[in-house]
Amino acid sequence: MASIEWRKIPTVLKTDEILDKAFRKASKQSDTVEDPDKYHRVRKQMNKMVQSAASIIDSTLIAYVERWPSLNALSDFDQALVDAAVGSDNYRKSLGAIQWGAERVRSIAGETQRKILRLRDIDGFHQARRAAYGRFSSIIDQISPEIDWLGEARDTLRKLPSIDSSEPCIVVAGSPNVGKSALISSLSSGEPEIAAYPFTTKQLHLGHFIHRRRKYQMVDTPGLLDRPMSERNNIEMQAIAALENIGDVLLFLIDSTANATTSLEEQMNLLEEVTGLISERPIIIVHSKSDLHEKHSLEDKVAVSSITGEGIEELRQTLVEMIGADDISDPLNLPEDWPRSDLD
Ligand SMILES: Nc1nc2c(ncn2[C@@H]2O[C@H](COP(=O)(O)OP(=O)(O)O)[C@@H](O)[C@H]2O)c(=O)[nH]1
Ligand SMILES: [Mg+2]
Repeated sequence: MASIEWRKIPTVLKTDEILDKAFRKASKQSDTVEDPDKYHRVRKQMNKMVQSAASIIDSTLIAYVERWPSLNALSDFDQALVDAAVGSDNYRKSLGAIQWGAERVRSIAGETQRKILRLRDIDGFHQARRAAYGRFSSIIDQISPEIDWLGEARDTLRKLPSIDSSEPCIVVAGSPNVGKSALISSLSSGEPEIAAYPFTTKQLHLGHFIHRRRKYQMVDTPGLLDRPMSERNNIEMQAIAALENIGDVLLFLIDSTANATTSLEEQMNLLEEVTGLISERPIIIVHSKSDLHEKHSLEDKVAVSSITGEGIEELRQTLVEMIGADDISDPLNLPEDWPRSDLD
């Protein structure tokens, strides 16, 4: 599933802006009506105003419903992020109310058209137009909390990390200051993107590198997989569970230098907890800051330095092999016991 480009969600107009735009354009449209007979001209003009205003309101509202992703179409990770960020129920409810508003406006326009056809006097045409405008305004008023909600939700959602669940992803965990962000930068082609999880003030880095035309994404987990799970609230646990859906590999980074912010014992406890949580994924344990270690002290370990670049290319190779995304399987060479539909 491709990622949602949260940054591309369109702006949401304020409710009075929606009405202004619709009424302004509708007046212009009615100016184009030509008919030498006043009675027929006004009838056409009033109908044109109502139909044009309705169609602008309708298309503005429907564009929101369509440009905002349907929750069911999102990856589990994105669904969990939306839920944590703005609440899935509010999300569904708001889009539902906006859809309802669009439908109401369309049906009022239809009723008004039929009414204008039945009317026989110029005053009646004007009144029918005014009545329709009044009803449009009140529909928009009714859904204005939902429209405002959508505008605010957009600002939160725009900051979410966009992860493409059809491409490999490496989740980088470890205690604060072990060097997670620095490692992601070292492995990345280009500057990592900065994003935010909705439930921590910490920024996260989203990096990637390309290997044989595949995009290997790396995502940081500050505030999530960096301290004991007993300190977690529900939303954070939900996001942690979601990480399992995107990660092909969990990279657990350990700072075993003497000056590490978190004691080695606590880092090991965290490793155990994280391993328990993300049990389905292969884990690679990597020691950071090898430049600060005595030579040979990390001999049998995977060790890297984001400062000198030591071990970085070897680690990249190991990650690619662990993920095995570019293993090509020969379809003619399936295992003996492979189920074959043509033999059923
Ligand atoms: N000497 C050395 N310092 C590092 C290395 N990687 C990170 N650091 C330093 O460790 C501190 C924390 O790094 P950071 O990447 O922000 O850690 P994070 O909290 O796990 O993301 C920073 O001051 C980095 O400059 C490394 O490989 N060698
Ligand atoms: Mg960091």
